[in-house]
This record gives sequence, structure tokens and C-alpha cells, in this order.
Amino acid sequence: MDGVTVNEAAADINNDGTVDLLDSVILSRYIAGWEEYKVYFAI
Ligand SMILES: [Ca+2]
Repeated sequence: MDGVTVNEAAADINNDGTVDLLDSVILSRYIAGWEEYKVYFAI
């Protein structure tokens, strides 16, 4: 995957130090409008 970079600080949504499927799940549910997941995106 040369030429593809990931901003790990941004992609690590739950801030557990790794970017994995769980981060993807959280993002998907946030986009789907699950209220309890909005906390991960609060500023
Ligand atoms: Ca994570």
C-alpha cells in the first residue's frame, strides 16, 4: 500500500493506542447516529 498513509492519531477514535476494527465500528455507529458514540467525537 505504498503512497497510502493513515493519520493514526485521528483514526484511533477510542484512543487506546491502536487503529483497529473497533475504531471502525465506533465511527460507523457514530455516522449511523448512535447517541452514545458521540462522546468519542466531543471536543
Ligand atoms: Ca483504537
